[in-house]
Amino acid sequence: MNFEQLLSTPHKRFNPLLREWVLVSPQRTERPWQGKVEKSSPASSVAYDPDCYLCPGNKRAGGKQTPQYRETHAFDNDFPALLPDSRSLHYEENSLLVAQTDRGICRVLCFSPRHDLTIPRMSPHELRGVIDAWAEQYSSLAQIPWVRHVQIFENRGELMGASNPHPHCQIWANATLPNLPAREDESLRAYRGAKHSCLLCDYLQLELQRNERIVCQNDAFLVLVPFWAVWPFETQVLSKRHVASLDQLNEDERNLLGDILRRITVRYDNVFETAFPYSMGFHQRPTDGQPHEAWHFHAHYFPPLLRSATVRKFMVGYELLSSPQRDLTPESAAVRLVEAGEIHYLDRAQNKNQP
Ligand code: H2U
Ligand code: ZN
Repeated sequence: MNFEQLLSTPHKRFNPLLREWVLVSPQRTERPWQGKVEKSSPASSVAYDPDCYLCPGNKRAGGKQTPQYRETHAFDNDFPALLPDSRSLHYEENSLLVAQTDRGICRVLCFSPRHDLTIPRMSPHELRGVIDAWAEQYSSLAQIPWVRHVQIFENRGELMGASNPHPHCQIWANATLPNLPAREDESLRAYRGAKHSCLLCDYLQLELQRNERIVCQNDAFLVLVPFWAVWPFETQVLSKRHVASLDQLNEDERNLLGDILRRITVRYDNVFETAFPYSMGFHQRPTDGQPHEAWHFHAHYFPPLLRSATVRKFMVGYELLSSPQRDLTPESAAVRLVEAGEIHYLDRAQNKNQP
């Protein structure tokens, strides 16, 4: 069977990073929708909000003071999910009740002192500041002997559980490899062992050849809707060079990472002319001191919106019980993202108003 035939029939696609399947049902995209309609959260329009915990000079929820920062600002989360000094405990009964302690450090990184400045609307200089701060956080946390993994992630929008519109991300570093990075680690190493090459380098070449799911690219990064995407407009950002982590990016690549993150998030905002909610994060080599040559630096974007600024995908029913599923094909999602363009819709409106 050829690929075009697959596109009009229900089929499963394999995710080689997680080694699991996703069910794709292209024939379902036309079904009527009478479900819940949610209001989209309006983008914040004030540069300074006196009630925001993260704006410069304000008091945080825990009582500490946010300094008058000018570029980025990192601080230890006042309500951390992990603690650095937990005792090492292991619990096991019948190999059925198994638990252990995990040490960790949780931080918050503000991208800008400006309350209303999101990644898609930042200047190259501002973006570079954020990337340098990420690289700095990754490297300094990696140097702590017991830290074996550093997860940088951004929840954007109320829909994804972001607690505050002020542009920020979280960083959780911990002593063990979490579930999904551990699965990617196994897949990357198994592929390298079997084929003597990198799973994501090979995948990137294949996508460049086929040119069916590519959204945008520059000299150092490619954004695509993965063949095995689960979320409607899910994308992956892949470095073109085989590097394993942020600290291995050179000067040009750091600038180009800022460029590509701005461009994909502009496209996202343009799809439904809204501040597009998502969870995104980087996957990088574990920080246990090993070289991890099989690792290939990448970012995942998981946005929930499906057909408008108010209708989202939920992971329910079959997905909770059996397998992830999608209606919109990754190929159609890539076309929508390509068509969305790279001039932010708010800037377009401004240009129109100018004489
Ligand atoms: P999210 O928007 O992704 O929830 O991230 C915000 C984090 O900021 C959240 O983990 C922390 C919350 O614990 N926070 C503080 O540490 N201090 C505050 O004053 C407010 C929020
Ligand atoms: Zn703020």
